Amino acid sequence: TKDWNGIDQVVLRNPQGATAKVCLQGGQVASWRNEKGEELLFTSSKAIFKPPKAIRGGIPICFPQFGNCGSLEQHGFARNRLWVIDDNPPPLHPNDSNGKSFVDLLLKPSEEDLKCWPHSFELRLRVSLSADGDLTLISRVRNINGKPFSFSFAYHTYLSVSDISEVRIEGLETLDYLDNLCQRERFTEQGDALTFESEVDRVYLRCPSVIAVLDHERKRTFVLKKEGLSDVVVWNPWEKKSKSMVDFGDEEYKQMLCVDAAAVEKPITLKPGEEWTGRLQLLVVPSSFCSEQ
Ligand code: TA6
Repeated sequence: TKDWNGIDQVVLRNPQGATAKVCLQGGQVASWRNEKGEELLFTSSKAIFKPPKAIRGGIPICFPQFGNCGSLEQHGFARNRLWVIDDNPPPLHPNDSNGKSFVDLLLKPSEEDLKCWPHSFELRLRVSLSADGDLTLISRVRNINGKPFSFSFAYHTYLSVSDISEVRIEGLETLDYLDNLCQRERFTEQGDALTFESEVDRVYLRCPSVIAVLDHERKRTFVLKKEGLSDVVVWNPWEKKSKSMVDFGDEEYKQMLCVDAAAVEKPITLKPGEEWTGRLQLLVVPSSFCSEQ
């Protein structure tokens, strides 16, 4: 089912009682809970709910720019705009609707946006919750009728973890990455799973379509399946940077990890009439860990 939680949020619910909450502000997924009511996404206890600024947590949409590499505000303007419900979305594949609870949102450029980014686009986002509780986000950017334009994109996904020092990521081994902590210099990841002992802010390049984030303590693995998004951004601010963010608790870096399916290294270019689709499916699977010893 889909019902309203105030005028600005849509609640998706599946028959088992799993839920997802989607804000019209920013087109941002604010919550994703499993059938036991456990929250799977991180939101800071100090998050500032003050439109248009994005809430610190959930899944903000970074478009048409990622980070501050460009002339726009950090991560572009999409996450700071009010989206609308798209009540006549162009058809998607039946698999993207059958048996799912979903909502379609639409963002079009305002006059202000066209001043700073003069491209006629439509950004449609479908958020769906499957009968198994998987969360799927499908974004479609269309060049309506203007000149060709290029953009970057990321699903800025704040995963909730029990203890960052007990988390590892599988699927990024041996890949090249740009390190935001070293002027985006390019390095190569070594051969085993990624673990966390300090601040990490990297864009892994040309990643496989499936990435696993293992939370040892909760015996839970997040699985990210992506299409149309070649890169994966991994970010944990750690202690020092946490203290510098007003909308983030000093110790909260221990309970979160951003793993963003993204298109950053090679921006996407659309000619008039062309459309791009970026898809992210998030699943949680119980992971029976063999003991580390
Ligand atoms: O996730 C990568 C990153 O660009 C980090 O450098 C950090 O700035 C993070 O995004 C958060 O950005 P925000 O604008 O949401 O504070």
